[in-house]
Amino acid sequence: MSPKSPADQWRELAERELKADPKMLNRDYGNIAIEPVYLGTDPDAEIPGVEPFTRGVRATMYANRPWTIRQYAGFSTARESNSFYRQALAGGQKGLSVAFDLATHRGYDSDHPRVIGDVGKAGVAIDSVEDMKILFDQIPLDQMSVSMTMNGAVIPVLAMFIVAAEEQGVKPDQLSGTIQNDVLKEFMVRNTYIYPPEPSMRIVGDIIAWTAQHAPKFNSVSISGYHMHEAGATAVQELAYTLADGMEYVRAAMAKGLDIDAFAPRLSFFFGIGMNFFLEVAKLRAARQLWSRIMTDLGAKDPRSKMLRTHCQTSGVSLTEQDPHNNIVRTTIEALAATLGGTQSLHTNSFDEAIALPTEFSSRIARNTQLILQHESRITDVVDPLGGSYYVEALTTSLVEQASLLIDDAEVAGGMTRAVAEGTPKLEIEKAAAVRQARVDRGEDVIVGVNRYRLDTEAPLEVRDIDNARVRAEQVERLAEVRRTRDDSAVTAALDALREYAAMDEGNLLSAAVNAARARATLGEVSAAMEDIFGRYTATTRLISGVYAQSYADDPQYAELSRRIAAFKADRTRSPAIFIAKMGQDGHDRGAKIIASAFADLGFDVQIGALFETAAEVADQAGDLRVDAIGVSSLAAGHKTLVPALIDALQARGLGHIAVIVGGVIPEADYDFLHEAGVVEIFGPGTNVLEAAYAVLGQIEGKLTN
Ligand code: DCA
Repeated sequence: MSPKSPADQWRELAERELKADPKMLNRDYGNIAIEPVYLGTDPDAEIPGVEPFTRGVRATMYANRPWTIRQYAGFSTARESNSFYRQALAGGQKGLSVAFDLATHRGYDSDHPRVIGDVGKAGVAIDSVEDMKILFDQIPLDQMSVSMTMNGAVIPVLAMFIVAAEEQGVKPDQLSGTIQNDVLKEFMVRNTYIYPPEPSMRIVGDIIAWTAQHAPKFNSVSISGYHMHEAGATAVQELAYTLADGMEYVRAAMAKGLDIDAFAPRLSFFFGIGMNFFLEVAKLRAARQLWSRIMTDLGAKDPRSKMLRTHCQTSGVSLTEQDPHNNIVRTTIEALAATLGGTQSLHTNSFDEAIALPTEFSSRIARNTQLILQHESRITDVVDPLGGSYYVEALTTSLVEQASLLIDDAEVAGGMTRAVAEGTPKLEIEKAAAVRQARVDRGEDVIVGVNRYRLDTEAPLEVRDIDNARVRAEQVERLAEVRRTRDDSAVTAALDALREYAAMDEGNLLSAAVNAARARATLGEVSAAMEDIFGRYTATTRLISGVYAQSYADDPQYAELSRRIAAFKADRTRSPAIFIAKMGQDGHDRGAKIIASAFADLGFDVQIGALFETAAEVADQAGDLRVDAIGVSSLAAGHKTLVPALIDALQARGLGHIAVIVGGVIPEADYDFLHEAGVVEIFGPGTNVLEAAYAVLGQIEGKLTN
């Protein structure tokens, strides 16, 4: 008997997926007949839905079911986020994706003194099961797939979600959705870890084990390259480090005695999609091909274990503060790349996200971008329409080759847990980010409206502002109510049991936390119980050097600025000194690192503080270091609370002469407020680093001569 032709193989698979609805097989554009898939003439050509899945994980892909429109959102209180979700679902969104505030991420209740500026700002504040129940009020959790971006405080958050569902009458095996639970990349780029790498890996393993047993429809990890992409990683780095992280999770779960095919079908992925259109399409194809091979090598037999299913998000760093409506175009191009690359689920950014949290209006445009692609563009008619493109196939092959080399390096170095503890991938990504920034600053990479075609004046944009003090007060009140009405002895017993599991390295931490959540232990209490045993991780900050200087080797402006700094040094027998600070629970440090390394290359004396500091801690260090300026980097909307607190703390210590500069995501509407508070310079996204250095030097010289 002759082997089946690719077309017959595909049709057999497709009919199984289609079940009763074969209409996708008969499409036409008037007199032009449309095949559901184009397979070429090579009998060995790849088929969508067949290993290694380069052409997609399903034979029928979007022709049968389009990707899930899953917008990442959350802010303020659970009540306000719930009403936002319900409105978005009514407007055509298909799945939920919860953004938690930074206090929740880092395992603190809203009344903790370290999170004063963070509560409800960059996501929704969740302190207990009561908040979680409000978040999903009137959203049936047996029908809605819910993704939760949570890594640090993943145990209490998932436990509270499970209990909130239980109290809706929904059992764990009815839950569908995804928990991010990808801690390795937190140590590399995102920084919302709590515990050190080793116990953090145990948590990942416990969650994979618990969901495999109790919640088989729930995706236990979302292995994320997105944050590497946003931190400046190249496509090869994003691919390689993400897949290498995935291998580490597979091994952690297997070390618990689980059969690979019992959990691997529920591992999922998450990639960032930037503006290099064809490269991004190829990146998703290469990711699927590589993962299928990796899983085969690790012993997977079930084809579902080898399918790389992914969510994608358009790139936040590609958005500009300048001429922001251009961001709608950028996001559309990126969304097209994600979908032509074969994503399962997609978030499209709102055009104002380089400035503030999205408004109702900008969120609607972002959602409609996907609806228009699904309903109007006809890109869903044909499966993998770019398969067979000479260019895309060549890019895919190159990415597979290059990423394989980097994965092999990580393996030789002892795997990703060790590599992240040593900090090598982080430094490599920071180097790539500095190279990219220098290219933008020098105009080699054009960004319309920023380094070319810039407007003389910009119309102000209406932005969403969260009244952090009000949200915090509401949360503190509800926390007090929870603590007043619960059975304290049940809480203590549940937390003791959790501590014991953590200490013995036995028992499942998630199952112990579910009991604690039922008893109304708070998020902070559950986190703290584990912290008692595991400790809290503090990262060491390392700076790259020389990348900026090298990129500017022949630049007259750079040379002029270096000369001025040398003259400053000759006059005063010291360099101009700046302290780069990150306050609150905002762990985005790409901008801070770029500024720090570029300024150091220029000749500034640069000290970079630890992450997650309070205003008082920053003021103390700046005083001890006798710096001329403090550069505050703020990307999580805490600036209106934390910057005035810093200026007060400096005044109180007699350090009012130190110039305070703020950079990051700062809405223009807040500039006056910050200037009135005493800030001397504000640098938004898209600031040229050299121009910033000129301005800072000018401020320092001005302060010293006055
Ligand atoms: N034919 C038949 N069935 C299909 C087809 C098709 N062409 N396409 C999808 N389906 C099925 C899937 O198999 C799945 O059913 P299953 O769970 O029983 O296997 C169902 O339809 C849902 O589709 P899926 O592609 O899994 O899409 P999502 O549920 O949206 O999951 C995924 C996407 C990436 C796996 C998930 O991890 C996710 O939603 N991640 C989001 C992460 C996130 O939001 N992060 C925020 C930053």
